Amino acid sequence: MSALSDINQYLAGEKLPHLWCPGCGHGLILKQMLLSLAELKIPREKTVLASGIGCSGRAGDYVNLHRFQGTHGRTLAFATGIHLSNPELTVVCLMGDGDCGAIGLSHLIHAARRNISLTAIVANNLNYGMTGGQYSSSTPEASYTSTSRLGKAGDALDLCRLAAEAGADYVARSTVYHIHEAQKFILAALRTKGFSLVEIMTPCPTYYGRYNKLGGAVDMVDWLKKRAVSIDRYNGMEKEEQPHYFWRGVLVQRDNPDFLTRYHRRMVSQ
Ligand SMILES: Cc1ncc(C[n+]2csc(CCOP(=O)(O)OP(=O)(O)O)c2C)c(N)n1
Ligand code: SF4
Repeated sequence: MSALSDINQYLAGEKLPHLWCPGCGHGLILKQMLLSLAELKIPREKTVLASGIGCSGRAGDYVNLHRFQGTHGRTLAFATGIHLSNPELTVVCLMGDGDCGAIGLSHLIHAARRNISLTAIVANNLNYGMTGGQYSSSTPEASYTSTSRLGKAGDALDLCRLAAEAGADYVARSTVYHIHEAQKFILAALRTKGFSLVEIMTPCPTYYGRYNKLGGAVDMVDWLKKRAVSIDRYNGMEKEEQPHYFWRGVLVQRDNPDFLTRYHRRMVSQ
């Protein structure tokens, strides 16, 4: 793996220290993303970090890259425009589960369906951190949040399965506990020509952890370690058991033509 110093070129050091709460996983995800850019030697002038609104969206404040922060939920739509206007750029989208999987869900489906050449990283902390810990579409059933005081009713949405079904070329999930695995997945995503999604389960000790009495930051990371199981193990579980766990691993890896390739084919066939 690259030396930590390699990521300094991508960091806006003067903006540090960051604003995330102690024990929040967003900083680790940003670090692994920057390490992956360094590993692949992607020049900062050729990289755009598109982020959303939310605690995770603050990542854009700390990078010395081209950056774009759009309205809540629209990161993938803006990023699609950035990619199509200059396909030379590596466009990475860093979003929260609320941003990508609730208000912005239709953009995820269509970016995956069109297999747009973007790398999407979703920091899934199982709630809306920035606005006070409301439940999101990814919040597991029975979880306590500021908007589900009796426990959330209804299943959690599996963003990865949705993106894979819609047509994404690469889809994987890991956790901040399995941070080296997460980086491996980010590297594979960055190498993917079409649409890639890496979901990283991450602690929000301030809200999700507190509402669900999961303890402090270290306890939450330990909780993620215990709850994240291999895809095979997850698939072998009883239906009632599954909501208490998250699968982790690579869900799909394929090499279908991306949107621009298909677009250019249409042009030459006219
Ligand atoms: C159009 C619009 N609707 C709602 C909001 C309020 N809002 C800001 S951040 C956010 C949710 C953030 O949650 P998530 O994307 O999961 O990121 P996190 O803060 O947990 O990292 C919401 C609902 C907004 N800024 N804009
Ligand atoms: S509220 Fe949660 S997601 Fe936001 S910075 Fe704090 S720990 Fe992180």
